[in-house]
Amino acid sequence: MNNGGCEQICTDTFLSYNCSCEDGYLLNGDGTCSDIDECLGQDHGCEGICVNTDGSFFCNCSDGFLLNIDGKACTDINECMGVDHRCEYSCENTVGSYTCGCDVGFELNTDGRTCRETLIFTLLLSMEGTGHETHVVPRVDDGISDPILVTDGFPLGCSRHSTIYVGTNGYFAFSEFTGFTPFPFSEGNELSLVAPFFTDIDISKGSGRIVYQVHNNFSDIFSSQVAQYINVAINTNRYTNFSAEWILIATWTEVSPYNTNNVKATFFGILATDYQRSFAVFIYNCENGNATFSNRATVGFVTSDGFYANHEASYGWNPYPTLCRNHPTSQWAQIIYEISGDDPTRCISYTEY
Ligand SMILES: [Ca+2]
Ligand SMILES: [Ca+2]
Ligand SMILES: [Ca+2]
Repeated sequence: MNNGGCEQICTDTFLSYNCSCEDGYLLNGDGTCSDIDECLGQDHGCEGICVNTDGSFFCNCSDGFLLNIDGKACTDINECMGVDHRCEYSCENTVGSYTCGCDVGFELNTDGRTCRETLIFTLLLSMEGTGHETHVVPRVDDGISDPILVTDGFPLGCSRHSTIYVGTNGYFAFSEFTGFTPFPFSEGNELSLVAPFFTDIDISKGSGRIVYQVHNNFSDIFSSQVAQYINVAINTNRYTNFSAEWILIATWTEVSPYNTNNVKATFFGILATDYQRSFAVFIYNCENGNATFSNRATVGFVTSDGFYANHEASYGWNPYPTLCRNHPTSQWAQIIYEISGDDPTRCISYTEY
């Protein structure tokens, strides 16, 4: 090394010379200079992040903060003042970030930005808290609940049924049907079934839970919310208001197909009637890997007097992606059918959340 053996600065003295280094470097014993890592010390003055460089350093800030003009301090960015927060309803600034909010009766989707109706979902998930007796469907394969009696008769197709069963295999039955092989619904079936997800489910192996409640006090908040929920769908397609007077709600929670226990699906079925008209609401949890519940399932309803509907996802393999496809950012898919009366089309709504 020339320069008197100094890496950076060589200063002549009376009889000798000195090596020294530029600012930001430390002199080594052999005349070389090493960068000082200012960030290891206490004096860099960075409020946020200190970044060491060769011969110097600079300050930076974490996401959500802006570096002040002094190059050291960090100031929270108020994301809500800009247009990039993408909150569907409201935006609240926080230190280092922000949160989106929703209107009353709505809650955030998992994307943290868009909102979905809370309406009945919250209640569905906490049925035990609604003050109604919760019945558990016995943990046997291909089982059914105890008979659920409808004193004034539940309208289905052109008939009235006084007994309904909740089947473990994903349907409401109007007889002691325990079938496990789904089939396409069509005219000429002798059975009556309303099927949120008719497939061979097995809850006898310890996984899954199926419970149901009957609500027949139409002044309770749950019943009025279910009716309101149905009315939102009806009124986009039909003309009259619906007021539920009897509601059966069943939840198939984390159920697995027969011979499988690593795949789970969660879905709900609601039967609601004012004793004149009746509706079926199916709701699917589109999270938790449901898309891998690939067994065939029939989704829809069939009556012994010739009415039926097969959802598009019905009877194909892997129905969940079809059930869930229209709400990529939302947890819930929903289907509503009118299952009484003489309208040949029957499927009154295909609203999805
Ligand atoms: Ca440095
Ligand atoms: Ca902020
Ligand atoms: Ca089964």
